[in-house]
Amino acid sequence: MIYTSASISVQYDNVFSPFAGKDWENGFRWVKDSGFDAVEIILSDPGLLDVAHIQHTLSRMNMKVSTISTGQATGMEDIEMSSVCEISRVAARNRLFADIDFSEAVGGPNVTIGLIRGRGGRQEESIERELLIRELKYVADYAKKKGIRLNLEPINRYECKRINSTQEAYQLLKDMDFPENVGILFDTFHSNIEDPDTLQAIRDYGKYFFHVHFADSNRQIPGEGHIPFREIVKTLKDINYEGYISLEVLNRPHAAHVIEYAGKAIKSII
Ligand code: LER
Ligand code: MN
Repeated sequence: MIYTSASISVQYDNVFSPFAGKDWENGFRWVKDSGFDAVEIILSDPGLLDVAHIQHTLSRMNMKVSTISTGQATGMEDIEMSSVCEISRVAARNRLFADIDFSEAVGGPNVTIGLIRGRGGRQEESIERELLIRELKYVADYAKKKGIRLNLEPINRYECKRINSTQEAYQLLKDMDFPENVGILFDTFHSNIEDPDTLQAIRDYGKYFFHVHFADSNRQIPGEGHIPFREIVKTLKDINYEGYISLEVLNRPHAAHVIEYAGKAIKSII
């Protein structure tokens, strides 16, 4: 079964959230009213959040959480899983432990490892890779004890230097002997830049997909760029993908546009 969700930041304003961070309750209401099955929560530091309030709001709205998106923290603080600086690595590890605890408090959605793994390129690839694998094992073990799964997100070359393509994410999982609670977050925007063939990437590696982000080639609502979403949805169904397709788009031309059209666009293609 494929479910849908959309991103809302519950902490700081974020380019992928059409509501201000402090206006997250209205964001959750919009997600529900637009017909999405769940909300993808963007956060930075769960230690600064009123978790009980978020839990209460989710249960009052009868709303599920699809994923915890963790990358916001890296833009503000020096926390990177693959940093050669131990302080930065330990900070990333502890932050992800807190993200996993937060996930546990809101029903156990997957926790994403995207930019928090580090932008890379400050040391040799083999050194950064070894550090990342070591940290990913600590975090995956911690998550596994709580029955929580991790999404490793390939991110395009303009945002980070390592693990850009779906094949590279697959290779990392393979090098780790495929930990059972770590899978791939397949984002159509990144795939369109990095994968030789997006549909073939789904066929080749879809078995490992734990989560999917939908954004068009210009990172707008599906249908506003040139990514073939109907074929992508068909291919995901053909490989029996089970999980969420989550909208992650920029507020272009403005947030009101996303608020009005996002739900309709997703319904028309899934
Ligand atoms: C996050 O899911 C993502 O796709 C990154 O590009 C964030 O910058
Ligand atoms: Mn993404």
